Amino acid sequence: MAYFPDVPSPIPFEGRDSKNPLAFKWYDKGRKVGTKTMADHLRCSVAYWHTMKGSGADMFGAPSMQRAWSNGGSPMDIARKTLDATFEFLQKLGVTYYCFHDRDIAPAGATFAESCRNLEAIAGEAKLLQKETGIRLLWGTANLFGDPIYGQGAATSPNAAVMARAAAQVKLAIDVTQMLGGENYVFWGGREGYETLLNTDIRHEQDQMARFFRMAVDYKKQIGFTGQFLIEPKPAEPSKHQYDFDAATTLGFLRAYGLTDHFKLNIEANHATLAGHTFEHELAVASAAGALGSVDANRGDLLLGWDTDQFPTDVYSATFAMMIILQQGGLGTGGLNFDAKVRRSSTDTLDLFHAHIGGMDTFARGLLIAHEIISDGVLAQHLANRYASFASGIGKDIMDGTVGLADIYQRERESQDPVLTSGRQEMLENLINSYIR
Ligand code: XUL
Ligand code: CO
Repeated sequence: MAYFPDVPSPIPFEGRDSKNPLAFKWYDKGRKVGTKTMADHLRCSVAYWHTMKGSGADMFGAPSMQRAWSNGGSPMDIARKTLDATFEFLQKLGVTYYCFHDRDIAPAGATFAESCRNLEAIAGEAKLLQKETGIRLLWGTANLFGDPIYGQGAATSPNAAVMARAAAQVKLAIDVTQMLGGENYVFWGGREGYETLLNTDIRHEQDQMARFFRMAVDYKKQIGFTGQFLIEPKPAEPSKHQYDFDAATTLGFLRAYGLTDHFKLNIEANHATLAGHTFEHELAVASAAGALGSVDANRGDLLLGWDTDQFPTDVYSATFAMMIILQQGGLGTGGLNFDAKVRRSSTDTLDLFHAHIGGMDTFARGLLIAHEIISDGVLAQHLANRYASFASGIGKDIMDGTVGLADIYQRERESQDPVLTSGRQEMLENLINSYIR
């Protein structure tokens, strides 16, 4: 059955002057940008949970969207229809990758054993569809936040039986990800945090989390899973305070427990803003540590203090993001996963296409601009000049570690005051704007 009969397959690229809402204006998948195609730079991915399972329900109202694949039959029938609709959607959009939580693709059963069987059965069918269509899995993950047993944490639950259940669930989610050729596996710990310190031993919970990650690392090795492990930082929601608060906190945690070699970060734009950072700050912190693995491409709303998960539309922000990604030589096995949902009032299936077309065009445009800025080398020249004083003299001695405070004091005592150089921020901002045209 065709779930999206009015949509061309695939959505065409028509260029910036096109007024066709079902066409790309900037995303031209085969277009070479530098040495790689746009598709290879961006590695766009669809989020199963929002796009296929999102219903428009919110805290104040019932589902607003009727999806042909979400009704009729048993939970497993619905799961199969949803899988079919997903592959039709991906092919029509012309995107190679998708991402899922275990509970997105297969329903929970009456027992854990039944949940496992459901997942194994649907994953087997997903494998066949992947083979038929060439669609690939960017990453898999386990939903360790929806089931009420995880209400006080999964890996960091005060109840060891709950932690064990979470570990078992992750084991199977990694197996399924490996079986489907998943290129990464994500850990997002929405419940790994606390509500009140009155009942929380932070040190104990962080030790638990580290053990959990260590067991996953050991298991990965045991089964020969070659995908990249990713941690997705978020400051809060649903927990009041989450342990993976932001990139810097997560990197500090990994360093403290000797886990840095085994994980990279999956940076989400809206999580960055909730942590009080810009998206580019989080990308830059992760990248500077050699740990920027993948991106959840979305945006928040500056007037709202929660995770609105909107589709990205800001070309300036996408340009910044793509500059950081290009400068580190790409995302490797990662990609741009649109962890974003259409608004509650966008009730048609067509809106799912408009949303993704907009997100992909935004990043395609950001890619083109970022590539041009980098190729011209003007920013890089400014950056090199700004730190040039460390290439020789006292700067070099300091960085080489050949001088200490006493030596510096000896030299400085009789020296002239440093000559200040302008940071030229406004000029550089104007320069960036001159490329956005
Ligand atoms: C929640 C969130 C998750 C992760 C995967 O804010 O971003 O959907 O991306 O668990
Ligand atoms: Co996310």
